[in-house]
Amino acid sequence: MTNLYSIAQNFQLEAKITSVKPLGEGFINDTFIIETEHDGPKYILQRKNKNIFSPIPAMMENIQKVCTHIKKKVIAAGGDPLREAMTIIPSKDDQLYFLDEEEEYWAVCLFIEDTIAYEAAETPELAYAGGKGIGKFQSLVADLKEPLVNILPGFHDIRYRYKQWDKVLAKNPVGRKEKVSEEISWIESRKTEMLKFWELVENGAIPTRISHNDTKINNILFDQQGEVLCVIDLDTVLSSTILNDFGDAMRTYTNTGLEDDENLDNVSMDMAVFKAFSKGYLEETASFLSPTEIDYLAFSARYITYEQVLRFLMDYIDGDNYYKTKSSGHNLVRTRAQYKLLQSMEEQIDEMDKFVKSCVASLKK
Ligand code: GN1
Ligand code: MG
Repeated sequence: MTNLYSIAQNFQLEAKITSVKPLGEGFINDTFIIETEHDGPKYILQRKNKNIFSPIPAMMENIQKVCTHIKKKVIAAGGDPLREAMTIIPSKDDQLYFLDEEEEYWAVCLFIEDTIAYEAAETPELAYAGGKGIGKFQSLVADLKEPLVNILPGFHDIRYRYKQWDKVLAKNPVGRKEKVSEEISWIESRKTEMLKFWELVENGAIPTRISHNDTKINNILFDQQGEVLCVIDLDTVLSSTILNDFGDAMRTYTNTGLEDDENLDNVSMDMAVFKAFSKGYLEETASFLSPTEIDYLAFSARYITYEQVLRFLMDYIDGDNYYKTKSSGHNLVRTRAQYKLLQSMEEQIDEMDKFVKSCVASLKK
C-alpha cells in the first residue's frame, strides 16, 4: 500500500507533517489533505490520474502557467496571491510533481483556509457570485499568451465523443448495451444538432480561448462573504470554447437534485439559478464575448449536459472504466438523472435564451 506520509515528504513543505487524510469526492484523481505541526500550513496532495491526463508533466506546466498569470494580476490589483490563486508546491527536486516507484504522479498545492466549496447552488445569490467568479476567471486568463499543451484532445468535442461512443458500442465489453436501448436512443436522436454546434467551433465561428472545462460548482472556492475567491481543479485548462465553462456550470448550479439522484422527481433546471448565474457571468464577460458566443450561451448548458449523459452512459456500457463508481449501476443512475436535467433544460430553452439576450442588451446600454 502506498505510504502517503512518505509521498508527502518529497515536497517542499514548510513544516513537519502531522497527518495525511482523504478529502472530497473527485471522480478522477485521489485527493488528500496534509496537516502540519503547530498550526502550520495545510496542503492538498493529489495522485493525478495518468490514464486520463497525459502527459502529467505537461498538465502541471499548464496549471503553473495559469496560476502564475493569475497571481501577477491579483498582486497588481492589491489582492492576496496565496488566497486568490492556486499555489503549486514543488517537489524537493524542484519539479511540479513527484513520480513514485509505482510510476504514479503526485502533486501538492497549498490549502486555502476559511473557504467554502458548495455541492449545490443553495440560493440565486450564490449562483450570481459563482457566475461573476467564472466570468472573472475567464477575463483573467484571456490575455495569457503562453501556449498550453492540449493534454486532453477532444475533451468537450462531441465529434471525438461519438468516435469513442461508436467503439464502445461495437465492443459492448460487458454485455450491457442490450439493457439500455432507450438510453442509447436519447443520444442518437440529438446527434445532428450537437454536431452542428461543434462545427461552429471547428470552423472558428465560435472562437477558441483559454477555458477551465470543469466548472462544476465544487471546483470553486467561495469566501465566508459568499464571493468567489479562487477557481480550483485546473487539470483541464486548455484552449477550447469558453461556452464549455458556462455550460458545465449550469449543469451543476441549476440542478435541483443530485448529479446521481435516484429520485428523478428531484431533478430539474432551476430557472432562477440560471438567471442569477447568467447575470453575474455576463456582467464580467459581455464586453468581450462575440455575438455568436452569446447566441449559443444558453444552448451550451444543453450541450454540456447532453455530453455528460453520453459520457456516463458510455462508461456504463464500457464496464465503468473512467469514472469512480459506488455500485455497478452508478453510471446508469447518473445517466438517467442527467437526462432528466437535459429534458428540463430543453423545455425551458426559449426562456433561457431570451434572458441571456435581454441581459446582454441591458449591459450594453
Ligand atoms: C469529472 O474531476 P472532477 O470530478 O471534478 C470530469 C468532468 C465531469 C465530472 C462529472 C477530467 O470531474 O469532466 O464533468 O467528473 N473530469 C474529467 O461530475 O473527466
Ligand atoms: Mg477535475
